[in-house]
Order: sequence, then C-alpha cells, then structure tokens
Amino acid sequence: PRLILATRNAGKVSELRAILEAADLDVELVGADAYPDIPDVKETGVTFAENALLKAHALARATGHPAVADDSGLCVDVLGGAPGIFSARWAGTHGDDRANLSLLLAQLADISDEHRAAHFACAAALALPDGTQRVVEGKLEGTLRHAPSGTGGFGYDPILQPLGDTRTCAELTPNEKNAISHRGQAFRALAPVVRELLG
Ligand code: ITT
Repeated sequence: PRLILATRNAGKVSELRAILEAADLDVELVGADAYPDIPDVKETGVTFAENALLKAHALARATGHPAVADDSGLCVDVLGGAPGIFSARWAGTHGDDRANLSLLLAQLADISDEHRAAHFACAAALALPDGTQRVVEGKLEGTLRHAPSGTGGFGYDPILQPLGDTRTCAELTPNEKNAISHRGQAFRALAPVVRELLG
C-alpha cells in the first residue's frame, strides 16, 4: 500500500523517510508534494497531537490513502513551554527557521546556562481514509546554547544540545539525530501500528 507523508517541511521529509525506511514497512512512501493541489490544512489544534491528527486526516481524506503526519516544536521551560506548537512561525513568517531561531536567542539572551532547559516534542499521527486514527509522541531533552552551531538538520537544531552530549543537534549525523530524536522515537513507535493496520 501507499503511505502518504503529510508534511511540506523538507527537513521532516528526509528524516521521516530514513526513520520509516529503517522500520522496513511494506509500504510505498509518497510525499505530499505528489499532491500539489491539496491545500494546506489549518493547524487549529492546541496540542501537537491534535495538529498531527488534523494533518494526517486531511491528506488521507483527500488522497484516499493512509497518511502519517508530524506536528512538532521546541518547548522552552523558562518560556512556559513556548514556542511549542507555534515553533514554525515564532517570528511571524511560517517556516522562516533563521528568523525563528534569532528571535528565540534574543528572548533568552539574559537567561543563564542553568535555566536554559528545553525539549523538542513530536506527535506522530496515522490516519486511514475510513477515519481510523492513532497518535504517539516522542521527546528529546536538552539545553539551549547562546549561539548557533552546526549545519545539519533544520529549525532549532543549531541551538539545542541534547542531554549527555557536547554537540548540538545540527552537529550530529542524520543517523545520530534520528536515533535519539523526538521524531525518531515517535515514528519508531508508530511503525508497528502502521504494520498492523495496513497489513
Ligand atoms: P508541516 O506542518 O508541513 O509538517 P511545519 O514546519 O509547519 O511542516 P510544524 O507546524 O510541526 O511543521 O512545525 C515544526 C517546527 O518546529 C519546525 O518548523 C521547526 O522550527 C521546529 N522543529 C520541529 N522538529 C524539529 C527538529 O527536529 N529540529 C529542529 N527544529 C524542529
């Protein structure tokens, strides 16, 4: 069967392909780019799980194929969990990673190292055209650097240093990041569910 990757974020697409291919599912992974006429769904949920389900259902309904979606973000303790579900548009323009990261660093400029705890969160949703749905979550804990470092990954990767590492997520190889990341955890947990429901 065909499994639609219900995301238009290129960074997510490459990570999802690697994570789901390693799970060795018997599916054909097809990006949302194959369906350019399907409009973007409004992310009106108030949680990562709600938004992931909205995206998965929209693509499953529109394509007639099962779809998986990711909703994710960076949650900063000292900001009460912000940017959270607003991570992709923290500085105003959706998907402007550079502006989002700069604004966040400016907001945290006076915060000392011991108060820079943060985590990446990811909700991974599966929806079938008949309305069946599943959602699972993953989390990567770390601390925020004062300046970006590294060129890998996307989004806030250059400033999040996972607990137990001396590098930022942008300094990890793709495989190293996927092995510990919020997205890796969530989609590895979703893989057996995909296998079960899509047989
Ligand atoms: P889709 O809705 O099309 O999937 P999006 O980029 O709009 O793409 P989200 O609404 O889930 O997706 O926003 C996720 C944002 O959170 C993303 O733009 C990054 O800024 C941040 N983010 C999520 N996962 C990340 C990761 O692994 N590394 C760095 N930043 C991440």
